Amino acid sequence: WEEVEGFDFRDITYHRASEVGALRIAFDRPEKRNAFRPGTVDELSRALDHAKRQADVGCVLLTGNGPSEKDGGWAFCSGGDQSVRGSEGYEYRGEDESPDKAEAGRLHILEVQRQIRFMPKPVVAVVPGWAVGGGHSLHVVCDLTLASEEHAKFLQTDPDVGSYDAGFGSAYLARQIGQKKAREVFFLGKTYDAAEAADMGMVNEAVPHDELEETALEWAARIEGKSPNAIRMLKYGFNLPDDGMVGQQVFAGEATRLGYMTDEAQEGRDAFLEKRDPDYSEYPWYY
Ligand code: 2NE
Repeated sequence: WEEVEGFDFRDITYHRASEVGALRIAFDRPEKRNAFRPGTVDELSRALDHAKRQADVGCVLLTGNGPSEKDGGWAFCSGGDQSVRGSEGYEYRGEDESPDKAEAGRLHILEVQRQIRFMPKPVVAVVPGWAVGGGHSLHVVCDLTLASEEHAKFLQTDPDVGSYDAGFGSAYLARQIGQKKAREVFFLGKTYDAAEAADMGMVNEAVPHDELEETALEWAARIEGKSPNAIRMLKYGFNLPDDGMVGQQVFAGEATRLGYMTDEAQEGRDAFLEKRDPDYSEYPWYY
């Protein structure tokens, strides 16, 4: 792994694989079970935006660094940092430390969820330990989840702390594991290990902890070997039924982009610029 240059992140690390077109974004607050504070989310958002724009990268790995030096515990992410939650007490807001009332308390982790959802390449949650609360919802919104057999644990504490991700974190989870199970996750707040989570259908595979990152890279290499257009169209196709008109808009935008690449569409553009009628006679009405 090589550190991606041009950033000065405090709460995350951002690396590029040396031999595979993959980026690794990791929460880096292991002593807090990788809870995110507002500044963490700002950094994550910047890294995801950068990752989106890397045309030679086919896969983004989202994970959590560890173990904690304090007690050896592993975490993917334990959700919103409860000590800086709400409209006051912004411990670290990122680039601008000054308090801004209009910004305080915004749930911009939901914007990050949308960045993952609409990322034009797969995002894989690589879960080395706890995935809890808003951290659980992040793994849910990722395209694939790979988990540590020994250390990964999945738990929803949202209702314990008066929070509720009533969007992707719950409704999309129900698409993955069914309504009864998703309601159990939120209403009963049980802890599931990686094998149970895989049986439920919210984890793709559980692997031994020391094979986690290697397997994640293997997955990234597999994805990278496939057609970028095909993977992107499939991702947006999978999203479409759950994303309503926005899903259609995203999918349709991709269809337009592909259409613009054809000679047929370029004839239309050229005819306009040359102030003549377009001649589409070369282009069949495909059946
Ligand atoms: C994650 C969990 C289950 C881990 O338990 P355990 O026993 O392994 O560790 P421990 O001792 O609880 O945690 C280690 C240290 O990390 C801090 C703890 O306070 C502790 O600190 P010290 O006592 O060593 O100083 N820590 C862990 N999670 C934290 C957090 N989220 N915020 C601040 N500090 C945290 C256990 O720690 C746990 O249940 N954590 C809380 C999980 C939680 O409720 N998260 C918020 C849900 S709401 C949310 O994420 C959200 C949303 O749903 C929608 C939008 C935005 C946010």
